Amino acid sequence: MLIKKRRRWELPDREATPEDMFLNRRQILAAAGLGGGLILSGAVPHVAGAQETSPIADLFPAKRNEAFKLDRELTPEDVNARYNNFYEFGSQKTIFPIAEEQLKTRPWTVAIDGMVEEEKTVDIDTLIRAMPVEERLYRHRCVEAWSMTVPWTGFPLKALVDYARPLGSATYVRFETFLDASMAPGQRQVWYPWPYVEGLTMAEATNDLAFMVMGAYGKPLRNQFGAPLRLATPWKYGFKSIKSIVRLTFTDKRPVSFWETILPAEYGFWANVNPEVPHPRWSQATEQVLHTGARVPTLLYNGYGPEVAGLYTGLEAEPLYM
Ligand SMILES: Nc1nc2c(c(=O)[nH]1)N[C@H]1C(S)=C(S)[C@@H](COP(=O)(O)O)O[C@H]1N2
Ligand SMILES: [Mo]
Repeated sequence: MLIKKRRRWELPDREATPEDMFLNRRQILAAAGLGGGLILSGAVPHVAGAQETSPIADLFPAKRNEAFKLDRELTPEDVNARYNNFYEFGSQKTIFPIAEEQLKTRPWTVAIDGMVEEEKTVDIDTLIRAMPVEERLYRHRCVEAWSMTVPWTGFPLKALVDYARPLGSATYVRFETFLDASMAPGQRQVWYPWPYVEGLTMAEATNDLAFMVMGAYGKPLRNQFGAPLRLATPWKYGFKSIKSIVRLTFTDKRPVSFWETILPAEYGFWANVNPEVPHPRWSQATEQVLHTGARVPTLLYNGYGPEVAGLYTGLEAEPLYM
């Protein structure tokens, strides 16, 4: 995110024929320095049976909510699983083997605190089982101008907000990722403001699109996707979709996020997708589709304007698009 250079997966525009998909996958792997036959020939190697033996395995596959449709094909799981942003495990896109091996997702608790009727800490599986689980197909637009489309399994953040019973005076929810340098080598890089933090207004958090994710591709979430619980706010740049959440704090102070702390001139609180507002160092007008390499126009609110534009009326003076 700090340095924008042309990546080798940034290929000439083309249609997504199966042949091209294969070629592009090979090139993604080459770019990742993973050209070895072992990885090329099959699925991403991961801790054997991790998905099958998960304590929430029985919740899959969840019923798909057909209200959330896509205008493009899904990103193949293998492509997605090898190309991630998860700075706790390093700043490269190829952190998946480290995350698979090092991130321990059980036992795991989520703290709910701040301006709530009663602060509590809840076991992740107890929490998930209290929620209305479903599958949704979502777009995801990274601020770095690449995009993907993912079948997430999870529950509306609104259901978790209701469960948390915030006070009427709370105006924001602040999310925090774990802090444990013994399992996250990136957190030994002390110049980053760990832990990763993000935030939403209460109006955003209770919008139907804000989704808490505990699965993808019909299985419990793989570590590199932010297991055991991450956020998906598909109308915002991807960095808002915080991974591996351990704490939700209800507050009346606007949270300052990880990236806003590092580079406040480039990354703000709102971070709504807008093709007309360039990043200070690159255009946001188009995006590269992760698995095809095709460059397509970026849409206002990543195409979710009908669902979310109303959240921002009266806020036009705010830097809504950075
Ligand atoms: N804790 C944490 N959450 C994070 C990040 C991160 O580095 N750490 N990266 C963000 C960014 S920039 C993006 S684009 C998405 C990437 O999600 P994916 O790896 O599942 O594609 O996660 C977001 N959530
Ligand atoms: Mo991102």
